[in-house]
Amino acid sequence: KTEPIPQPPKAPIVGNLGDIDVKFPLDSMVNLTNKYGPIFKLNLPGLELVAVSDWSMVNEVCDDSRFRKSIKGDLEELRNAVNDGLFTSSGEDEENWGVAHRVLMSAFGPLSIRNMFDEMHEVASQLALKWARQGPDEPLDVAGDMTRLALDTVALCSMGFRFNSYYRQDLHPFIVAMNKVLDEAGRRANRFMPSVFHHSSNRKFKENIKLLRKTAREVIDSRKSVDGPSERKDLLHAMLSGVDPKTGRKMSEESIIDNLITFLVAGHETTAGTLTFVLYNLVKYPEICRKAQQEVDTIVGRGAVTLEHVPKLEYLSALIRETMRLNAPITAFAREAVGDQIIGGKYLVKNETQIVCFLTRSQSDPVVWGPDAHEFKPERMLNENFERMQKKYPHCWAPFGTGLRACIGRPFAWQEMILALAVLLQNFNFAMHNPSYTLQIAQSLTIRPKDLYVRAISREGLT
Ligand code: MNH
Repeated sequence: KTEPIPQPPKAPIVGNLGDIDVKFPLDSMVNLTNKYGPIFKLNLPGLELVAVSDWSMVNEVCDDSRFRKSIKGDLEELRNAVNDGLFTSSGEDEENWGVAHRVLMSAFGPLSIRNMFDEMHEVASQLALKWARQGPDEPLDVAGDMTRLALDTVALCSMGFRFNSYYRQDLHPFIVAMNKVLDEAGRRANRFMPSVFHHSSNRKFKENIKLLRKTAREVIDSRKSVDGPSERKDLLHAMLSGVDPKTGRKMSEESIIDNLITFLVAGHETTAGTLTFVLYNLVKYPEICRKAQQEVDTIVGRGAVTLEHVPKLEYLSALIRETMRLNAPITAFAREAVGDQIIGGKYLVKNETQIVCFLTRSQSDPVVWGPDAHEFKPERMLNENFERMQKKYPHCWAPFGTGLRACIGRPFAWQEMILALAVLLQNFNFAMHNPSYTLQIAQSLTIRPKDLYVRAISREGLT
């Protein structure tokens, strides 16, 4: 016996479009969840979706044997730029996904990530240097400087390309084009009128995509011309030389371009957003900041942060995990039913219906985290507690997605974030620039704090 899925009243033609604020969907999702409960349905132009937001249903929808990743919506629009690259591929039914996945799994594995440490350290030091030079009174644009960190790091480590974002006032043309493509992909997905009515934005969309692909192609060409053999053992090297053990195939040049751009897209806003939320939490909770700093002082001391320190900085890991629990930068991921499925014991979801897993809610489900689920408590994320929770409540913490289509860049991002935080905590004390700041959130594909400005007060000479 099934029950109908709750749904807000539909308007003629546009359905539930009016229920989603396209500039800030997070807010709409929170309101709809408050009003309609842990499962509701929306009819949007060209897309029917079901949203689930308690732990038990999210856990169910993570089951790869009954559900799979869905790319309907923004991701489908992004395919105009990066086709069947890893992030935007429909999955195993596209051969390029399997080839790229298998070729890249080891290149994103712990061993090769460790080889990227020095380059990650170089970029993190540039950030620390910039903040030290600004002095203790200057309002620092955390989101902006974290974006510079993440972009420079992923471009340098994946393909040896330097954006040098800390050395220029304006953004690199590639970054400008990428941001425009991302914005436009989001707008296209939420547009009521078909794209043929938007000639000029279509033209610009295409031009920007062309610039992205041309730049990526130039990076590949220049690598090939010096490859003899190149010393760099980065992701680009893995893609150019790797052979898929299953099919014996190598990645095509088009697929390499798709994935180079994908790494920049998938690897910068997410990492930057997380670090910006962490900084917010550090200034908001001085006691937690002090503990984090104490850990860095004990384990790293005054010398340079090294690779060996990273796994020992357990409190920093807990801090990042707890930040991602309450403010997952990707607030939701989309799945779809493989065949008709019944979820929550009573709701029928038809074959291929999109099911959005709303992490902002599912990761603070009191059933899992208790009555203080909404409070920021890094202790609950210390390794032992974290592992116990994940075993007891699978997918209760899933900011990197799930299963076969989970984030391939997780170890990369983790090392980068721990390192950056260690360097910053070692060198600075932090304070809010405007003490009455209250958290506001900006949203595009991801979320991050809006207008967060902090002051960084040097603790002692830079190391
Ligand atoms: Mn990442 C997939 C979150 C950093 C490259 N990433 C995903 C997904 C989430 C995610 C969620 C699954 C999306 C979905 O189901 O539709 N990623 C993050 C977060 C961070 C992050 C929160 C940082 C913090 N990601 C990175 C970095 C890179 C990267 C860094 C690359 C250098 N991510 C990817 C790729 C995929 C992905 C590639 C797609 C993997 C696949 O489907 O095969």
